[in-house]
Amino acid sequence: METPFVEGITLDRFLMDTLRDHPGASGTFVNLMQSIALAGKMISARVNRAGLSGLLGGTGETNVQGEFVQKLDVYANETFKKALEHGGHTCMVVSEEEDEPILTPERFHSGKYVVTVDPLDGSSNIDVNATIGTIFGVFRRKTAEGTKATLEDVIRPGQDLVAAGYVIYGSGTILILATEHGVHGFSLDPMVGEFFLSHPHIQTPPTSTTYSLNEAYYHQFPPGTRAYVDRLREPKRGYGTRYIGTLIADFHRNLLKGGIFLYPATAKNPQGKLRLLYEAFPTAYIVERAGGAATNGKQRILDLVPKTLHDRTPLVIGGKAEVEEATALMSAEP
Ligand code: P6P
Repeated sequence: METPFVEGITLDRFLMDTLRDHPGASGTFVNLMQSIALAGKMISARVNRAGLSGLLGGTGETNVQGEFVQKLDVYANETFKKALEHGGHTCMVVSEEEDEPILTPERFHSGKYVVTVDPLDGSSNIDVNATIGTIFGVFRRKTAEGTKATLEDVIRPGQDLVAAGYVIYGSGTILILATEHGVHGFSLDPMVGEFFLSHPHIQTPPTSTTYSLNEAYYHQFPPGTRAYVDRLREPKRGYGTRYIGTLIADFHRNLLKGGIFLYPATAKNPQGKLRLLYEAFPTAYIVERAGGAATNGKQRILDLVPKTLHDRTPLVIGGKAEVEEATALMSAEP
């Protein structure tokens, strides 16, 4: 897909142009996105210098997920929280790295947005210089502005998201933002410290010849999932596999080039491994606005409601036709 570089449109200018389309808007969302972009630039700078600044490796701690916490996980989490806590736009942050929601200081309880974040997805790839990323979702609060935000503001259907996106730290740093106005990508020019519009109006191909899956778990998959993978392996389908092991890197490639990503239920993770609130919801919101689809193998991801902040879910996400074919087989399984 040709992505014509759009000369000189910065993220700020893009957001201000969008704001002008909403005369009644307060500009708070623009401020929120500027704070997220700042956090993305700071994390990008640290990721790119991690090997030179002693930020590789683990902290020796484990997080609420029971996963080993990497030094860059802590940096990314702290950076994102600081960027959001004092902007006046956010009343609560839910992070993969935090057991409980983070409430912004009382003077910011007027903040109208709740932000969910996986501060650094793909931590296991940090030390080997593979692509990693920050994933975020944005809800408009349900509780009254000026009051303390509660779980009611975030234990809700993914359909309630008003925006979602990610910052991917690979050969370059790209911020993807999805709103009601579509999905757009902005590439960071580190020379000037600005994100420039580089991927306008992203639409994901409905079919492809790529699937992303950890095939080592094939024998742990339920029968319907195995039946779908068997179909993909048929020579006449012409599929190849691409699997980086960082959700947002596999998702980004498939979003642009086409492809289906599956992290199904396994014997080891019967509810799936990926987190519903801050991994599946944002990627499902993005892919649907790019013309794709996302299910848990049975139901549309955005129709689901988490029971707890850190619920896990199976995830099937990508081109519409491919997700429909996979879901038809997977939903037939018990
Ligand atoms: P596996 C990274 O640790 C992660 O949470 C996702 O980003 C990625 O898609 C998945 O786990 C990889 O899991 O079991 O294939 O190593």
